[in-house]
Amino acid sequence: MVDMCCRMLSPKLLTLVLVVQPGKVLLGMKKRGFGEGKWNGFGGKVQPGESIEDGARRELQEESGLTVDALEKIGNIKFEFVGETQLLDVHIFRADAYNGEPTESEEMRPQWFETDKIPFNQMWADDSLWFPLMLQKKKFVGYFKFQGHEVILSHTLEEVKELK
Ligand code: 6U4
Repeated sequence: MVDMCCRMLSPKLLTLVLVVQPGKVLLGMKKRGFGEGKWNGFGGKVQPGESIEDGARRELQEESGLTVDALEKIGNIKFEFVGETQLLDVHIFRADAYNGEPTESEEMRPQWFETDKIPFNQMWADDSLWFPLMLQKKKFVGYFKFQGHEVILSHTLEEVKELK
């Protein structure tokens, strides 16, 4: 019981970075692990002792080869997967400038997509709901309850002025 309570109380901190250029966004095809086979932003687990933003920079560099100066905090979504006790607490960032060239890594194959041709049918189901906000630089918070990896049972999503 104790374990159950405390795993529920300490969600897993994850990052997600979208690199945006005029009219296009960089996504990566996840080659392994959680979300394998889906296009997504770059990110992963925040390590002990690391700030969330530093974790976001590190994962972006490891997975895409890009470095960024400024990362804008743009969203926070918590995900529940039915049958799993731990919530995922995903901190979403947008970068409008970057250094380097997108390079394939063991985890991700990067590719630019025009913003009117984003492959939502090969992405997490929540993405089609919040990408429009992200592309308009609107900040948002949300909660999604998933059954398996494809079906959203319920969700909330709201625009906010500031993220905590
Ligand atoms: P390793 O370190 O290989 O065990 P892995 O299990 O592959 O990690 P990781 O660290 O890549 O997972 O983190 C999962 C990534 O997927 C994070 O960037 C957050 C993102 N993510 C998880 N659920 C998502 C969802 N519903 N919608 C979305 N991104 C999601 O857009």
